[in-house]
Amino acid sequence: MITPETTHVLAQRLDEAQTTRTDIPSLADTHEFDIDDAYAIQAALLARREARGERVMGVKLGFTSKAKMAQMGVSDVIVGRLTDAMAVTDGAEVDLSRFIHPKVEPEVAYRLARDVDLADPATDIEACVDAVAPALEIIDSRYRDFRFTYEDVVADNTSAAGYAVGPWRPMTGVGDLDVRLVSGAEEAVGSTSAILDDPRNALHALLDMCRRRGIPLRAGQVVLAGAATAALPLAPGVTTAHVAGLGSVSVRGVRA
Ligand code: 0L1
Ligand code: MG
Repeated sequence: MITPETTHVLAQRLDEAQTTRTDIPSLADTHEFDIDDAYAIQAALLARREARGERVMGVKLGFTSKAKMAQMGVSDVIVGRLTDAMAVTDGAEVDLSRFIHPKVEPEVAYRLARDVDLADPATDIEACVDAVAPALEIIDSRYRDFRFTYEDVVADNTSAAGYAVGPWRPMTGVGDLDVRLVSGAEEAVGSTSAILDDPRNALHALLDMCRRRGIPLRAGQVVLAGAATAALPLAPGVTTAHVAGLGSVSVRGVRA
């Protein structure tokens, strides 16, 4: 276990990497820390953002595909926080110079209609959700070449950097819907079933992780359930995710 002082030093290192758009080597190269330490670093990183006036808008899950879990040698999802500074309006421009080496993922977003009671073992998280939407997540690891350990990526707020949500529709099942992501000349196709077999399962995994990590889930927050395809580089120009039956969401990458 690392000390509170080291926790803050490592959070500062990640924070400065993000604010200066300068990648850094893996924290694990110089420090031994476990997954509990990693979530503590993430919390310290979030506290720095909040001290600058950012507001938490929701949460995101990562490692929700079997392929990614196997690649990282883990069986748990990871949770990160979304802030208002990361939000991009559907169809709006996003300045690519905000990022180090951004990638984009097509996702499913859920909206929480009420606070989720983490202490109540009978909590039905699906009943706390009132709407679902297609979404794009921009990930931008602060680590050089996206090379990180499991603990590193948790400390780095699971690479969270941006997100856009398409039109909301009333909560419905989205178990196995075709997904198409186009960014510049590249395309990825997949299915929402890549998200833990069914994105609803992501809600249950989220509840479990939030209980274990003490991460609150509040009314109005957005939940990004995980990627339906491999990430693509976020290209200049229009990037669109289309989820069959749910609709589309896009952003336009520009260099300001
Ligand atoms: O699924 C995700 O949102 C990605 C989590 C972090 C892993 C990565 O940066 O590739
Ligand atoms: Mg993601």
